Amino acid sequence: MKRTTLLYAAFGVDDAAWLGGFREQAPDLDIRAWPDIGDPREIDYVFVWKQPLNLFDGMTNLRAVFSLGAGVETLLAGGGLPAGVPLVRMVDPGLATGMTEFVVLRVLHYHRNMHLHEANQRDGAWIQLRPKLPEDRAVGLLGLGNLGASCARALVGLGFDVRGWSRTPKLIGGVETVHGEDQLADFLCGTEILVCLLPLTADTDGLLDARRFAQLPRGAFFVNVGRGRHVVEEDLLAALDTGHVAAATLDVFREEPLPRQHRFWTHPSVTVMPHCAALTQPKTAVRTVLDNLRAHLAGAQLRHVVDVARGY
Ligand code: NDP
Ligand code: OXD
Repeated sequence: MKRTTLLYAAFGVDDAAWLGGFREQAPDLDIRAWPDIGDPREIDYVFVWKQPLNLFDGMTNLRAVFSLGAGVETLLAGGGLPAGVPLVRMVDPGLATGMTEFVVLRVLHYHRNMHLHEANQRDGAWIQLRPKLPEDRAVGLLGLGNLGASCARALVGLGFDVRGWSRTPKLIGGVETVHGEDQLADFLCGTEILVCLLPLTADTDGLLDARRFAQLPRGAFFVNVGRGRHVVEEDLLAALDTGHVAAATLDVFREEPLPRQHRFWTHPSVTVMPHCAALTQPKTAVRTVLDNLRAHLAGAQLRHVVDVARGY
């Protein structure tokens, strides 16, 4: 009898950890690695990241595609994904932990005035700054999904005044939640530290423009860990230049790697990070994928299937 076949087709990642992990944890599966796929009709499942366009050619019996990443806009946009084959995005505890650490780190950085203390040290200036109490600091999360909700819970645990914005209503203990475009302006008006954790979709592309930055209170901070295309970069730079946005931490960009001549690199109020807020961790994620795959083989519904029409 034919064994279930999983094709590994992830690019630009640590193959030893990922492919080695799959082979070690699933010796019962026929695990193939691109480009040695054999007969494409034999492929049941594919694990992908940054795949070549023709990857799925001839895979007429494909049962599901697993993405190494949480954001699937590239796969949906032009990945040649066969119609009707479920696409599963990455929902994994290791990823959520990494993102929560990063968001807490940057929120605390701004909340505790570290950007000012670092500048004062450069000037040799000894200046004590009393931070606000966390309960008096409004942190607003755009996106309350797997990652946004995890960050929200951690920030609530630290005592912050946490708000969140999503597409549909959400209930998260200690978080003031709003939803829909109608509520976005009010949400931004009350947000001192804005964190973007949205997926990139037709509705969220270019969402953060001059109008939206102007709705933040003067001196607000911005942390973008969603996607670069959520931001109109020139509008953010203008808001930073006037000080309306006091400082920004940017982990994602319209073009990655960020071109060497881009103004973000040298802007005094910008911290540039190389898209590493949360890197999917093979140690936990291989198990997550295999658990989902095995349950599917046993007849269960796949978990975390992307709604293609919605775009996330
Ligand atoms: P989820 O799909 O779990 O959550 C997405 C959230 O965004 C949901 O709360 C959803 O609302 C909300 N949302 C989507 N569209 C809209 C809209 N039009 N208006 C308002 N809210 C909207 O995603 P994850 O939390 O797993 O991941 C979020 C994103 O984080 C990824 O798509 C990726 O772009 C980014 N990411 C970045 C990484 C990095 O290292 N920088 C690493 C991993 C992910 P609702 O709940 O109502 O559906
Ligand atoms: C992801 C990412 O979407 O790494 O997982 O950005």
